[in-house]
Order: sequence, then C-alpha cells, then structure tokens
Amino acid sequence: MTFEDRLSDLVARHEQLVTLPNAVDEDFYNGIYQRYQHCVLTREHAPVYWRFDIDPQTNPRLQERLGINAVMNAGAIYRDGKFHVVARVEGIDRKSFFAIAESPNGIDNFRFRDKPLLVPELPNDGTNLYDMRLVEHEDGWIYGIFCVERRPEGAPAADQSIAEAQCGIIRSRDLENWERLPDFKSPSPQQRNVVLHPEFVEGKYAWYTRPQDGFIDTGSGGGIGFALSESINPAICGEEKIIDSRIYHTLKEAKNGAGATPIKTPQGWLHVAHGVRNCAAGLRYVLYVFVTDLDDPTKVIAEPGGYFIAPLGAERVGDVSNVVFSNGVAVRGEEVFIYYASCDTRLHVATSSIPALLDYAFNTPRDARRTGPCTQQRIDLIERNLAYAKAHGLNVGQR
Ligand code: M1P
Repeated sequence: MTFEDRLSDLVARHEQLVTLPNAVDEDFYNGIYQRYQHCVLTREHAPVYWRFDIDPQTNPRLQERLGINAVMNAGAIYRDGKFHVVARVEGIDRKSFFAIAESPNGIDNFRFRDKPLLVPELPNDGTNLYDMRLVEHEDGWIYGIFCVERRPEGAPAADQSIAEAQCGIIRSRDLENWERLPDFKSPSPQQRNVVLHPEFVEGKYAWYTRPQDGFIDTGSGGGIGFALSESINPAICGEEKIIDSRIYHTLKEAKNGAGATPIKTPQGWLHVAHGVRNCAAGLRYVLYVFVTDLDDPTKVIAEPGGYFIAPLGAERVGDVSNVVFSNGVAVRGEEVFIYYASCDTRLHVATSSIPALLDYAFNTPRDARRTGPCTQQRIDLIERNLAYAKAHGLNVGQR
C-alpha cells in the first residue's frame, strides 16, 4: 500500500468504528439496567492524527509515533443536548491525560474533540493526572475533580513505586476553557476518589473523600468520607466523617470509593460507588449503589446488598483484570447513563432510569452479612414465589 492509501485506510477504519451503532445486549437481563453490545470508547477511538505523524516527509513509513494504550475511567455530563465524557486516556508511555468525547445519544458515536484537555500546570505538579469527575455545582461552575499522583520528595531511590495521591481541581463555564485551582487539602495523608457534592451543605462546599495512608492500601482509612470546606479556592476541608465503611467479607472489604457525582432524586442522593476485595487473583473491583438522605447527605438510607455491576465475559480481562470502575454518570430527564470502564482498558455504558434505580436501591434486600441470614433471605423469596406460582397456576420451573 502507498503511504496515502494506508493513511486513508486507517482513517476509514477509525470512522467505521466511531460510527458503529450500539444496541442493547439482549442476552443480559436483570430488570435494573441494560448492558450494550459494544464499548463506547476504546484505544482505537483515538483519532489517527493523535498517534501518527501524517507527513510523508517526516514519517515516510507512516509509523505510529505516540501510541495509545487505553481509554477508560470517564467523568460524564449531559448538557446542551449532548453527552460529554472526559475520559482518562493512557498513552503507551503510561501517562494519562484527559480528553472530551461527545455523543448525541450517549450510547454510540462518541467522537473525541480535536485536542486533549491540557490541564493548566501548578508548580510541583503531578506526574500523572487521572479519573476526572465532572460536577455541575449550584455555584454556577462545572468542576473537574481528579487525582494528582506524584512521587513524594525524599522517596528512596531503591523503591520507585512509592507515590502519593492528592486531589486536583479545575473549573469551567463551558467545558472549553478551564481554570486550575489549588489542590484540595484534607487532614488525610493521601486522597483518591474525591467527589464534590453538587450543592452547598450548611452553606459550604461538601466533599466525598477517601482517606488513605498509602498509595494503594488505605491503611487506617475506613471508607468513603464526607467533609466540608468554607471555600473552593482554596478548598481546605475539616474533619472527614466516614459515611460508608469498609466491611469484612463484603465487596468493599479492602477499600471503597465514591464514583460519579451523586444523582439527586425525589427519594435521596443516589451514589454509584466502587468496592474492592482481595482474592487469590488480586484485587477485584465492582460497583455498588447506596442512597443518602436529601437533607443530610451523610445519612445512608438505602443499601442494596451485593454488587450493582461486576465485570462480565470479555470485560473481565484487560491491563488490570477483574476490575470495573465508574466515575461518570449522565442524567437526561429520568434516563441514567452509567459509564464504567473494565480492567483499566476500555469504556462501556449501562443505561437505566431514576425510578428503576430507586426501586433497586430501596427494594433489594440489604446484605445480611452471614451465610445463615443470607440463606434465609433467599428461602423467604423462594417460598413467596412458590406460593404465588401455586395460587396463580404458574409454571416457573419448579419441581
Ligand atoms: O486499577 C483499578 C483502579 O484503581 C484505583 O482505584 P482505588 O483508588 O479505589 O484503588 C484508581 O487508580 C482507578 O483509576 C483504577 O481504575
């Protein structure tokens, strides 16, 4: 193939992928959300001109100059009739950067803007920035809240994995022009998975935090925290109150963290968070849901037991296998679009509605915590169903 033919072939394949229609995966049903046949963003969605030098003078072999490894964990917002996601794009150099992609319907035709989002730099800025949450705050700004990872000063050369996580903040009025604010400060040595609550609480900015002692292990950090700050510039929060704890022998035994900005519903603030447990295969990340009181966002009022979304089929395998992670949910009227990444590799969507999610949150039994009560929960369900089937002459596959 000539240089020109190869280039047009690459561009045509990219266009075909970006415009591929998506559809509900009819093999999956739980009555709570729909899964989809295709990913919404993958490394192949990165435009050809982000990866190749397309000038035959400087790149006669049309070699890829700046490869992309993964497109994952994305903040999301529905605005001006479009779905915007700000994805974590990871180059083959392991550095993540942010890039906004837009779609007319939230399930396919996601197309990256021409250029990534260049976060304005601070002195001593992070080595790696990732996992942005988009929050439309009642103060009129759209905030991007993200993780800033850096190597602490004085870290011993013998251990190049020592790192520190903190929380960075940018804001915009239009999703085009961004202003950087000083990093969020909390009493904890490290922070990841910080989310800004979209409304003032007691007249202050309110934050979901994840206090942690180490970069990977949370150490004494006991779960999802909640804290207030007088201002956003700078944002310095006071005491972190744990509102959703880590618990032995649950999906959030090792750690947990807030996900997307909570959704305001008539029955409470609906959260999609992630929980992590350890097993022989390593850490397993799943999503779970909880609801907090509208007037007191520190009070959990619904906690459906079990996971909400776990990696399924091909979603199980990737750079960091056995992981699903979400930091973005977009709401259009009553429709809810949950963007989740699998295995730190690619981005998927699941769709639901506010009534369906509230039904799930308030009517799914809580985790009964021990085998005995968990078995009884199931027996109670079975007995009610068998009685119902008998009364209505239904065959539900019973003996
Ligand atoms: O690799 C899985 C996830 O690990 C981190 O989440 P947490 O802080 O809860 O361990 C994040 O770095 C996230 O980006 C990543 O998907």
